Amino acid sequence: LPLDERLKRRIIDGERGGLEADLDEALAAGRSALSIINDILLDGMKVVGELFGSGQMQLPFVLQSAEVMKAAVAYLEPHMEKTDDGGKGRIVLATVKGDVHDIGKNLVDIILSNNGYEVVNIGIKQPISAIIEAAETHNADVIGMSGLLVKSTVIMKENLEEMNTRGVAERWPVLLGGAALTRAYVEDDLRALYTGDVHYARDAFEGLSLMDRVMT
Ligand code: B1M
Repeated sequence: LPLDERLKRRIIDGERGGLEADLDEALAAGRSALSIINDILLDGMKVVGELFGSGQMQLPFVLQSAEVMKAAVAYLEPHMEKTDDGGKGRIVLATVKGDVHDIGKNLVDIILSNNGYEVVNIGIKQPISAIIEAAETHNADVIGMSGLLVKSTVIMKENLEEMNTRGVAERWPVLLGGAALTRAYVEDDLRALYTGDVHYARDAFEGLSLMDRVMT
């Protein structure tokens, strides 16, 4: 198989052996770490999602694919271009209550960290009280929430309502992302109820450009 196809298959098959050698080969061929992630590996994860969604792949295998994806991203991270030092602003990042999906959130962390932001990544299954507490403690400029389940889109709505109730909405612009969200849901429905700023990021790069916009 050609290298791109081989790497993609590794994600789909959850095959970790020889992963580093293939990644090295892609880097040596002049591919950037980000292009390997975006153009090859994420394509593989997409197939995994389709196979799982259609009942052709069982959960333990999805987990294996996720592990290979994470290992690949960790291996590639040192090869990413880093601009500056975290002085552009601070964001608290979490996957919302009841949701364990963190590959996307961690990609957002890497992209923001490598582009001048300080990221306080508090992990998965975080209730809004913990997110607000971390934002207080770390004096965050922005709160970022990720969630992939349809259920998580409802949790995000409840979280924004809770922030309104606590009177902290004006303090923190919120960045939302994750596969089950739509731009319309965030920009029409959620924006109508949240008294602060709320933005939808389709991917980590839109997350970065939104951070740049919010912080200027
Ligand atoms: Co799950 N899972 N999963 N899963 N899983 C999905 C989300 C699903 C769509 C699969 C499917 O059915 N086709 C489906 C949800 C269906 C729904 O809600 N209607 C699903 C399900 C059902 C489940 C379980 C309920 C299965 C079960 O137990 N029966 C269970 C949930 C457990 C829970 O959360 N309570 C579950 C578990 C798992 C694993 C643990 C096996 C594993 C996660 C491992 C991990 O993350 N550590 C897993 C995986 C891997 C997936 C799929 C296949 C891939 C997700 C992924 O990592 N994508 C997924 C299928 C899919 O998404 N279509 C699926 C790659 C990642 C880079 O994309 O996270 O979308 P994503 O991030 C993108 C953008 O969304 C954006 O940037 C990233 C790209 O640059 N982004 C942000 C994300 N967050 C952002 C935040 C931002 C900005 C941008 O700012 C704050």
